Amino acid sequence: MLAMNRRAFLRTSALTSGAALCGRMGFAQTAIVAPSAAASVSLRLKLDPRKRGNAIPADFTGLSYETSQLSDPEFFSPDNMELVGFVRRLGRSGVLRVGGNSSEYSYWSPEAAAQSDAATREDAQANVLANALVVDLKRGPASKTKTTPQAVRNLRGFIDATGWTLIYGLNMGTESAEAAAAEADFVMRTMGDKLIAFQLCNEPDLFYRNSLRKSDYDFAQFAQEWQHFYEVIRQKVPHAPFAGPDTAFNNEWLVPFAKQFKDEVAFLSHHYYALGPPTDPSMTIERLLRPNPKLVQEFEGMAQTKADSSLPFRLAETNSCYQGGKQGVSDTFASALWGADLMYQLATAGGVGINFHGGGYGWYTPVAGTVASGFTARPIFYGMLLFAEAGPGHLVEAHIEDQESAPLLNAYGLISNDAHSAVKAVVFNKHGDRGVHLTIESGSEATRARMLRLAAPRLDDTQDVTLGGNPVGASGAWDAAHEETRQVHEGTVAIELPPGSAALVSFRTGASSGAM
Ligand code: BDP
Repeated sequence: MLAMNRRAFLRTSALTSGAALCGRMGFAQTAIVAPSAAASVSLRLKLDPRKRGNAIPADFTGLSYETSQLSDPEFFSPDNMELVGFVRRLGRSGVLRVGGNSSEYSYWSPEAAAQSDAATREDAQANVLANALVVDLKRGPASKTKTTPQAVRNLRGFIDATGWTLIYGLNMGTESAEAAAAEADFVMRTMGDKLIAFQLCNEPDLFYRNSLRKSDYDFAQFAQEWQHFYEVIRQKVPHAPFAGPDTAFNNEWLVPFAKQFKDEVAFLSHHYYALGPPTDPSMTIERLLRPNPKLVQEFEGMAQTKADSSLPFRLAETNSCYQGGKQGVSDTFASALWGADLMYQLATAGGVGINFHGGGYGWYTPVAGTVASGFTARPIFYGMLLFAEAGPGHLVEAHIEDQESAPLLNAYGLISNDAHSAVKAVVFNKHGDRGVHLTIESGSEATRARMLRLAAPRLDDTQDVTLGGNPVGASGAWDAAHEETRQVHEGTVAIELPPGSAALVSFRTGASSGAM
């Protein structure tokens, strides 16, 4: 009952603010309307599997958590089978990144710390994002946390149980290089080759304004500090792998970093938040689903760094709206369409991976919950699940003809790495006010197609998201309930994409029996 009331409230408030904005700011808004009331347009998508684009590596997907999460060794632990289940559901391999603002307020504590009682731990974990935000909001020092050897050992167990690898954030903001080296030493010995990189700090391009450094802190000062930490850590841990600069937004730091440290890092890392701050009324679902000039800039920085350094680029922290997300936007079905589409946009632009930030009950977290209360999948998790179901492979050319009638329809073509070399189309209808009748030319000899739909009753729905007709259950359990199978004629299939929905269409050749 409570949940229903909250949902009804969310819908009403999202509608009200959207309508108000439409009038006041004159945006070309995508209205959030019920699918039945919507018009439909017809479009044609052409795939050309012979024209291959970038690879989507098997570990493209990822999650990002605050370092403060490590203050509870039972969170990232092989015993936390529930969370292990959710993570595994997102991919047999993937990357967990531990960092964020709280990495500058977390301290290596080699002596096993006294266990806090369960209630205190629960409280701290539920507030983990809120604590991290304190840095941004300049409300004073963020709460400090300890990382113990037990937490790191449990993290190793968690990583092994998931099959994923790890990016580990050290504290350059408020710690000495020697302290970071001591922590790095233990982490490296414990994690072995499961550790793909240390990050020395979080968003150093914001240090100048979040009281970690003076207001004149610039790239030159940062580069000097980075170099010093790198040398001290490498002296103690000769094979320690690194990534950086883990910048918030500033390509003016990313690009020179790539030039200067291309031999020191295994890959480049950068962050992206589509919206923010959440208090700004113009941060809406409509805005989230429109193309974002910030992202274009991000991709320009990435292209520049690739040209300068040939290093892979990972979006090591991202989500829909900074400062913990926005209720009614970050926790809605729209975030699932946004998130999955972002994964493909990034792969198209040449990125090698992504980490969606979350933890606790933050609005944007893919998995919500705590050890004591249990975990659930939030809408954005379903977007990541669609990506997982499409699987790794190579992007192939995908062209939508005469797209003017549905500019927010995005489509990607994929050829999988598996024995079938299946051609797939992943399509996102980010319009809330129009359905799309889509004819897909697969460019293959396919005779059948299987379709998985990502859907919810409305874009602002927070509860009723499904993939393949089913929700994600306990511990990430999921199976498609409806696998729509379609006959394909001359390599072509027609599908209906309701307003605010996505679909994965997998093409297959041969007889209609057998797995697809
Ligand atoms: C990022 C920080 C992360 C925050 C997030 C946010 O790295 O720690 O939680 O912003 O504001 O910039 O939501």
